[in-house]
Amino acid sequence: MIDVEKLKSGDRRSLAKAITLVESSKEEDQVLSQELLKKILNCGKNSFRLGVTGSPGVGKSTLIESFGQYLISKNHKVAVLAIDPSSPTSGGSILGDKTRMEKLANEPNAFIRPTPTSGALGGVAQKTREAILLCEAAGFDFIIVETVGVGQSEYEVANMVDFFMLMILPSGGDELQGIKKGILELADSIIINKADGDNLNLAKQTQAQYQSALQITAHSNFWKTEVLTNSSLSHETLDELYTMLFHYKSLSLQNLQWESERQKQNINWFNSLIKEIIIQKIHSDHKTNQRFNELKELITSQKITPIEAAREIALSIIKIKIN
Ligand SMILES: Nc1nc2c(ncn2[C@@H]2O[C@H](COP(=O)(O)OP(=O)(O)O)[C@@H](O)[C@H]2O)c(=O)[nH]1
Ligand SMILES: [Mg+2]
Repeated sequence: MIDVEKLKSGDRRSLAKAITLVESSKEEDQVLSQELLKKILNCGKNSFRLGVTGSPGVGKSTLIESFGQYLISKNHKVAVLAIDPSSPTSGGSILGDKTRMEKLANEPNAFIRPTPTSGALGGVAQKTREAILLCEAAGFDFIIVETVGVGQSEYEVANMVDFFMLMILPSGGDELQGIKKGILELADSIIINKADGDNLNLAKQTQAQYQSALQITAHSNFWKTEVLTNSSLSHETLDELYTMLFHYKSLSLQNLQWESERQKQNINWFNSLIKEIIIQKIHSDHKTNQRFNELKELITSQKITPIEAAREIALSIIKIKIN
């Protein structure tokens, strides 16, 4: 059992245990974790949820490590949740992240946790929402979610944070290369990273290109996507980053958007939970699971249409009791 009072007092062991509980896919743990989440749901009203995405190697963990320490010097309590769908839970790159954030990990006011992605049927980042809430309940008021630009994880993360930051490298051509459709529109800020050494000029050019490309699209009625350059070799940009984030927050509050964006995050959560519960039910009920696999084969051999198959499974699921 998780001691809620201990968790709320900021006890990291209780927090780690609570996250393990919500990550568990066992039915009995799910029941306990729902009870727990109900008790702490509104603890995070004053927190800041920042999402950071970008290709592997762009410099996310390095920036988070130094920005995290900067935040702590400003009296924030910082939690970092790292999602990496490209590596298995025991894999190297998550361990790499941990070592890279060594200084931050040693701060008493920091909490770093890699999120396992295997087993999260409703999406790779499904358990991250619950982990965010638990960190907030434990008094962490600045939550950073790091995710690589692979698969759906960045779209999922964009839907669960207050501010979404895309990191890219300085690039030569004048085309906006390699960035998935939609991600640019989701970004509240774009950071051109490794703006140092021989790359400095190129970074400035890239910044100008993105600035002019983004002028065409208004991001929201009160915010224009900010394009910054950064080099983690120096700590010069940290002030600028901090000012930008809290400027966004104050504008968002003034425009009465902060609260409604949080409500949108909850609606998104609701939608993805429905998917997760249904998919879980298909796989946990033996007969349904068997039929699911049969239907896949029938679709492959073109004996049934995907529409018919989906309807059959959906209708049979509705008859199964959902706790
Ligand atoms: N020159 C330079 N190298 C950087 C910068 N930021 C990170 N790196 C290096 O880039 C590599 C990948 O960084 P990492 O933070 O692990 O990237 P992530 O995969 O996006 O988390 C590491 O070797 C870092 O030392 C930067 O601003 N400038
Ligand atoms: Mg990393």
